[in-house]
Amino acid sequence: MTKSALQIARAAYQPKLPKALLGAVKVKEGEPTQSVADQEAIKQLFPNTYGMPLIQFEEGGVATEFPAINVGVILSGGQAPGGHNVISGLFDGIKKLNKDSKLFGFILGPGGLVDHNYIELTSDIIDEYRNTGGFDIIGSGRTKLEKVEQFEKGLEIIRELGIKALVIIGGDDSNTNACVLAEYYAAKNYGVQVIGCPKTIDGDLKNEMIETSFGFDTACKTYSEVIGNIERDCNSARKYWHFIKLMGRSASHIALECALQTQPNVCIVSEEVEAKDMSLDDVVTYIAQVVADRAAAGNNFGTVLIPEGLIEFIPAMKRLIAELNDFLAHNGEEFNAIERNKQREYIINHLSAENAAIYASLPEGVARQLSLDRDPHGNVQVSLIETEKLLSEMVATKLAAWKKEGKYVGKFAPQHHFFGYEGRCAAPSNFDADYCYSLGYTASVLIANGKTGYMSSVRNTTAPAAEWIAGGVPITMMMNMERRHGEMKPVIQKALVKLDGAPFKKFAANRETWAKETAYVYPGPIQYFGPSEVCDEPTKTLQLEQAK
Ligand code: FBP
Repeated sequence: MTKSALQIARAAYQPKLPKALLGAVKVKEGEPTQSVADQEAIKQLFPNTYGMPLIQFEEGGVATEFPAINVGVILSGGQAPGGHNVISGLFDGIKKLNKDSKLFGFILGPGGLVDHNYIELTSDIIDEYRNTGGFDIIGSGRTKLEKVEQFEKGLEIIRELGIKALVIIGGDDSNTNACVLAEYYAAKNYGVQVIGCPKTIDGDLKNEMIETSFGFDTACKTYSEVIGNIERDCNSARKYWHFIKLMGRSASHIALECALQTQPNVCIVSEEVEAKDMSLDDVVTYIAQVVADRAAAGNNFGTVLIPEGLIEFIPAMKRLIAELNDFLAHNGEEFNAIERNKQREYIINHLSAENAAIYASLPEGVARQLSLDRDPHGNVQVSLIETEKLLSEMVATKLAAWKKEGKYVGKFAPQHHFFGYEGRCAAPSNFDADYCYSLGYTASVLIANGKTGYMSSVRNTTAPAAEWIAGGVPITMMMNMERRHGEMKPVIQKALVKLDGAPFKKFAANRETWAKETAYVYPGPIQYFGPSEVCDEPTKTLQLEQAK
């Protein structure tokens, strides 16, 4: 395989580990835990894995001989930079326990476990993938592990390969699956441990014990580099308004982080739109006003950041989507059997009056996207909705009306971008390379200590890596009950942008200035070699959230 010069140099990078993990580890157990909400319901559903204590690893343990152990690993859901380092950290961790330990990777996500599709990950393979982006070492998939038949089918190959523990690297949905699987295997006394690792570029799998999900750092830095380049182009040509949609299915963490890094003229934060009960027209009016004010100052250019999940946060749209989700969950077959050109009418005829009216008012393309197949977890595939075009078209219409009324004088020429897939497989930043390696290594220590139903946790991440705190959090602690596919289900609570949190407050305090002035910041590409302040800086979000 031909490799780039950077790939070759990067292969030699030795990720940093928290110092507690360097030698023999002492295990400190905390108080019993509770789920974040719906305690009674979660306790009933997870009688074997509910209430377990928090775990912290400390220096000064006693070195003991550990028998060789076979471990399975699964990459689940969307790619996120650093996944290969979670696997290499896990590999090095189990090899350190005993050099004869083995790691098996299931191919193309949780489906690989059910279909018995796997490879043994030997040191030759692992070495090829250290510090690289992507999930291609074993591939990823979105199969939802939720049925007893799947758990039992998985057990067959687990037994055949002598696997004692399974590590599931995924986002909130996949870690919910990990928890359900851990509970099932514990209830059946099968002696198979299940450990989760927090992955997602979306940054919405976080809480007190999980400071950030891996991949968020690298993805945001990659997008911010390109946004900065666009801003500089925009400030050079001074003739375009750039509408940039950013990935992040639900929460606006990516858009907000990129705004903090690049200081655009507008950044919409979905959580604020919802909290202020804004309509689509309110959002459009806000953007159009910024455009008009800049035009009045002679600036017919600018940048607008739009979070991918916006549509679902506009309260009226949210009500529409909720009804559509329930309706399609129960009538999907009938709907799919209807001729394509009659589907819109069919939906309008079956929705409540309020939602039917909103659905009917949407441009054809957007309405169609809302009624397309959900992903296996029941989510609308928001990455397919062209919100950036929808908004710029509506802004253009509003500006044309204002022009007639004499309220706007200027030129409005939009350009559209969607950044998502460009960042998901970027070569991990030093932060993600170190963080992921530490998460994988921590998983091996949780396994060695017989834990199941835990997620690897590495905290204190704005300090140098040596001072990071490694341990485990019971996954049930992060759960609540939510409506999915028309039914109440236990799921890990998504962390949305907090409007009283430091990152949003910093943005809100500056956005008026950024709207009027051209105060762009150009972060440039991720640096892997050089001074620590250039190469190791965590995200602005993490720095602001963790500021003491
Ligand atoms: P995960 O939550 O699985 O990490 O995926 C995140 C994400 O990248 C979202 O930002 C995006 O909406 C979605 O995946 C796209 O999914 P797909 O890769 O199936 O197109």
